[in-house]
Amino acid sequence: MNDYSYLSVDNPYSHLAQQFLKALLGGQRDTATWLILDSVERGMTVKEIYLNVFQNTQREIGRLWETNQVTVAQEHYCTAATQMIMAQLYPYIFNTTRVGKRIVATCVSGELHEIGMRMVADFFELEGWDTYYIGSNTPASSIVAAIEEREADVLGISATIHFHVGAVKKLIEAVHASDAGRDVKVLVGGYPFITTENLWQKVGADAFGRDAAEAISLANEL
Ligand code: B12
Repeated sequence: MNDYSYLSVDNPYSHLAQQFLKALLGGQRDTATWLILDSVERGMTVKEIYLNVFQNTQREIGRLWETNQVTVAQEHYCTAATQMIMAQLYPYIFNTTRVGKRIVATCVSGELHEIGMRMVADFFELEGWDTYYIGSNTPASSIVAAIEEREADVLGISATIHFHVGAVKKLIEAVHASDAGRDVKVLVGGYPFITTENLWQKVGADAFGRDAAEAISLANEL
C-alpha cells in the first residue's frame, strides 16, 4: 500500500490510515471500526483521526476510483462505513463546554458530498459551538428557515463540484436578503474554493476554510 499517494506522505498517522483503508477495501468494517476506537482509547484525538485518517482515506478512495482501481460499490461501502464509524465517535464530540455560538452547516443544493461539511461541523461542536448540521443537497429556502430557527451566528456552506458554485452565490444572496440572515457570517469551503484562488470572495462569502482546522480559527475571528 506504500504507493498510495494520499497515504504515503510522511505523516505519523499514515500507517493507521493504510490499515483502515485496507480493512474497508477488504469489506471488513468491523476491523476498521476497531482500529479507530482503539486509537481513541490510546489517546489519539477525534480531530487527528478526522484529518489524518478519514479525510486522507476518502481522498485516496477518490483517486483509486478515478484510476479504475476500485469500483463505485467499493467507494460507496468505504464512505458509508466511514460515516458509521464517525457516528461512533460522537460520545467524544458532544461533551465539550458550550461557548454560546451557533453554526448552521449545509451543502449547497445539488451537492451530494457531505462528509467534508460534517467534519467541519463536528470540529465546531468540539470547540463548544452549538451545531445544526443539515447535510447534502439542501434547498436555499430551507437553509434560510434553519438560520432563523437556530438563530445562527455563522452559516457554513460546502460545495465540491465546480458546477455548484453558482448555487453557492445565489444561496448567499438569498441569506443576506432575508431578515434572519442579514448579519450572518458566511464561511465556505470545498474543492472549487481550494483550487480557485479568491473564488470565495466572488461568491460573496466572508471567509474560506481549506480544511476543518482552518475553519475553526477563521470563525473565531469573524
Ligand atoms: C465519496 C465521494 C462521492 C460520494 C459522496 C457521498 C457522501 N455521502 O458524501 C458520491 C458517490 C455521492 C459521489 C458522487 C459524485 N462524485 Co464524488 N467523490 C467522493 C470522494 C471519493 C470522497 C469525498 C470525501 O468524503 N472527501 C473527504 C472530505 C473530508 O474532504 P473534503 O470534502 O475536501 O472536505 C474538507 C475540505 O474541503 C473542507 N471543507 C469542505 N466543505 C467545507 C465547508 C466549509 C464551510 C469549510 C470552512 C470547509 C469545508 O474541510 C473538509 C474537512 O477538512 C471524492 C474524492 C476526494 N478527493 O474528495 C470524490 C470526488 C469529490 N467526486 C467526484 C465526482 C466527479 C463525482 C460525481 C460527479 C461522479 C459522477 N459522475 O456521478 C458525483 C457528483 C455528485 C453530486 N451531485 O454532488 C470528483 C470531483 C472532481 C471535481 N471537483 O470536479 C472527486 C474528487 C473524485 C475524483 N478523484 O475525481 N462522490
